[in-house]
Parts: sequence; structure tokens; C-alpha cells
Amino acid sequence: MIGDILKYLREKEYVSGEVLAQKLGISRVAVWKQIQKLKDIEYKIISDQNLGYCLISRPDLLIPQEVQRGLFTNYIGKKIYYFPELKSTNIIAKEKALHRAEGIDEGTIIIAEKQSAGKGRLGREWFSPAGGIWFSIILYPQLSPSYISRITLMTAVAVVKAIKVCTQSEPQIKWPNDILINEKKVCGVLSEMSAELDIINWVVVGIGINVNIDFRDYPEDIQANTISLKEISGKKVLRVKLLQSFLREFEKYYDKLKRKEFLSVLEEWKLYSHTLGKKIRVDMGERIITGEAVNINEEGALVLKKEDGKLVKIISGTILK
Ligand code: BT5
Repeated sequence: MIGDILKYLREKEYVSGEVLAQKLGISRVAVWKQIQKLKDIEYKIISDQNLGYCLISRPDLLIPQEVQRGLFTNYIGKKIYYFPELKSTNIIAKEKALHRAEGIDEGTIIIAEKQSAGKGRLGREWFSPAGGIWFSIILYPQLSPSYISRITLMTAVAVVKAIKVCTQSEPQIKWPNDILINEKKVCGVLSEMSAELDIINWVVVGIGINVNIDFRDYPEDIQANTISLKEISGKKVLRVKLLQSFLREFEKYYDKLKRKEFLSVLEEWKLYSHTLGKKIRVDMGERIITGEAVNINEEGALVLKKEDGKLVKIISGTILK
């Protein structure tokens, strides 16, 4: 209903309550109520006794009507579940992914303006106040479970491309899932999946981008390593535009992955790499390995050359400072 009202308000300067009521098949009081709802979510609408309602400005909220207007993707973001606040978009996305048969299609996304219990990898916390973009994408790729690392890498490339277009900055990717600007983390990716031996049931890719957040708002322990796009650009970044740009890039790269064209995605990943060529320490849970990051292979694994010259393939781990 709100979507329909917005459509008519966008078409003309002023639209009378009567016309809206006719077009939507509801009473004028019901129209007024819907207008109040829009005002509640920060749409600026003025009303004139004779002329009717006029839309003055839209909020930078990630509501489906705004994100889908001019999105131009084939399936990513065709269905959006929007929440002002959630514990974690990944949790809801994983619940929804179980209901594929009931219309939770590939490309469905879950967005929250804030998360009260945002998740990082390995049980770590992800700080998610208002002003960021916190969302998860549901996928059902007909690929082997080993593709999960490639999905994370291609997501990182899509994030870099979108950030470059919207902010003219030069983000880099720290293997496997961090996007950095000026050596500080601006975005993290958390891919989770359910799989059988050789097929994936579902994948949920959770993405968190620090967009319009002040550095003072971050918890003290992460302030030094964290940055937002607003800090980089010196002004607020339009979140709707950034998200749309990301969703288009994501669809493009995900289609490549499904066509088994990962190598071309990997070439781009390498262009933005912060990791390759560096001497690093990687925490693999049960042990820490030191060496030079010499490659990311065709499976998305990090190849480390140890001091004794031996090469080690690492599928998942965390690079230590
Ligand atoms: C990640 O984990 O980087 C994955 C983050 C994924 C977040 C998205 S938001 C939407 C979706 N729903 C969720 O619940 N999660 C996903 P990891 O590599 O483990 O990094 C976590 C570490 O990053 C923390 O231990 C902090 O040190 C740091 N951190 C926490 N919040 C941050 C933030 N907003 N910006 C930068 N760094 C942060």
C-alpha cells in the first residue's frame, strides 16, 4: 500500500487525497493514515487543503521501495525483508532459507537498519549501529560446498567495486573477508551455508558496511582499526545508491561464479589485494602459521610460503596484525 502511494506521489507535484483514494480503492481517511505512516519513517510530505499531498524529500532508509526503485537486477534483491532493528540479518536469513519451497527465492535479501547482536566469524561480534548497511543475501547455488570460499571472495570484489563507484576511494581486500581503506576495516563478509556431501542446500552471505557512522560511536577497542565511508568522503554517503550498486555488481559476479568463471573474478580480486606479497601470520584455530602470502589459488585458498620454502594452502583463517 505504502509503495503504491509513493508511486503516485512521485508522478506529480501534488496529488489530492481524493484521487489517491480512488486509485487505491480506499477511503480518504485510510489515505491520510498511510501518509502519516510515511511521515513516521521520515518522508517529508506537505499537504495543501486544495491541492492535496506533495512529496518533498525521501529518507535515506533502506526500505524495499527505495532500494528496488531503479535497481535493475534480474533476481538479486527482487524480494527484500526490511527491519528497523534485528539481532542479526544472518540469523533471519538462515531461518528463511529453510523455506525455499514457500517462495524464499534465490537473491532474497534481509536488511536491518541496526543489529543488536551482529555476528562476525567464529562467534565474534559485529558492531552495527544505525547508519551502516547490514544485510544478508540468500542463495541456492548448484555448486559443490567447496565453493563457499569463492563466494566470499567474489562478494568482496563486488563490495570494492560498489564502494569505488560511490566514494572514489581505493578499498583493498584483506584475505578472506575484510575490506580495508587506509589500513582500517570498512566492511566484513560472513558467509554461512548448509550442505550435504557434495551439494549446497543454501548459502547466506552477510555483509556489513560502515557507511555513515562516526568514529567516536565505535567501541573503544575497535576504534583504531575501523573506518566509515563518511569519514573517507567527508560527507554522508547515500546508502540506497551504494546498496543498489553493490547488488548489481554482486549479481554480475555471482553469475560468473555459477558459469564456473571464477578465475576472471580472482584476477580482479588480486588487483585489490592487500594480502599478497606480504609476510603474514595466520591464525588457523589450532595453530598459527607464518609465511609470505604468495597466491590465492583457483579454489580461493590462500597459499603461504613458509620460511623453509614449503607451500601451505589455507582455506580458512584469520590474518593477525
Ligand atoms: C566479519 O567477521 O568481518 C564479518 C562481519 C559480517 C557482518 C554482517 S552485518 C550483516 C550480517 N549479519 C550479521 O550478523 N553479520 C553479517 P570477522 O572477520 O570475524 O571480524 C569481526 C571483528 O571485526 C570483530 O572482532 C571486531 O574486532 C571487528 N569489528 C566489529 N564490528 C566492526 C565494524 N562495524 N567495523 C569494523 N570492524 C568491526
